[in-house]
Amino acid sequence: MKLYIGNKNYSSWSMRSGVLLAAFGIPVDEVKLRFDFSEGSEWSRVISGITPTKRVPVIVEDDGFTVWDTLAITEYIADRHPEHAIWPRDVKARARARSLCAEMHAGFMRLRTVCPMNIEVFFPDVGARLWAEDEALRADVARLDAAWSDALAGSGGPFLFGAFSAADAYFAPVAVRLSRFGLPVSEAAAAYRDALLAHPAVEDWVADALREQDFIVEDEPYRKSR
Ligand SMILES: N[C@@H](CCC(=O)N[C@@H](CS)C(=O)NCC(=O)O)C(=O)O
Repeated sequence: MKLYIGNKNYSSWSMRSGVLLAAFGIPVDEVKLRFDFSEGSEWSRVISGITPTKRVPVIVEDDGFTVWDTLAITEYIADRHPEHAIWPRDVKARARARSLCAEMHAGFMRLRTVCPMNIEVFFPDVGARLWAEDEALRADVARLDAAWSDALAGSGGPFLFGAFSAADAYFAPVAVRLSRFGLPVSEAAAAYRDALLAHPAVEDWVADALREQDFIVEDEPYRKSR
């Protein structure tokens, strides 16, 4: 099985699937396609051959069967690996985990827009300015904090539903954004953010991202070069 991903430094959706597979020790060959949206680039050639959405992540099985979109990939991994608690085993916890993933998938638009994932850079000044000026960003972070705090209070942590699950893989890129932009959160949310960043699957992803040393202008609203 192959997992097509984008630049590890920037691709938050790739990170969700990559971290999920790594966290459960599910073997996969990662195929990285550098974000290069110019005509004739490797990205343009390869991505249109494997998914109609032209987005990563995408799973390509050895027989050519493909699965795209992080939610579908998560469900596919869970179906293929019932031996792992990809979703929490308890039916209500599982439903809540799916609600949170769906909310992440469709929401938190302001946070995603103004604080794009860029693992290798800390932007505390940008974060402080945004925090002071941007009410929609503060609302997104408040909702995130409430969602995390509620799940953690129910499970006792250290992850949202106790043991690491798909919901935690879904929020790993958010932990990176909070830390890189220095956005303030409650004590409970900060402890969870740090637990996520310290998870070996997240640490490995971050280490790979730091080795990339690339610069994709479309993903760099706050830098002119590296
Ligand atoms: N809903 C999709 C979103 C995927 C997505 O937007 N991926 C970005 C990278 S993080 C991408 O491929 N961007 C390329 C483009 O916009 O052309 C998913 O969950 O997989």
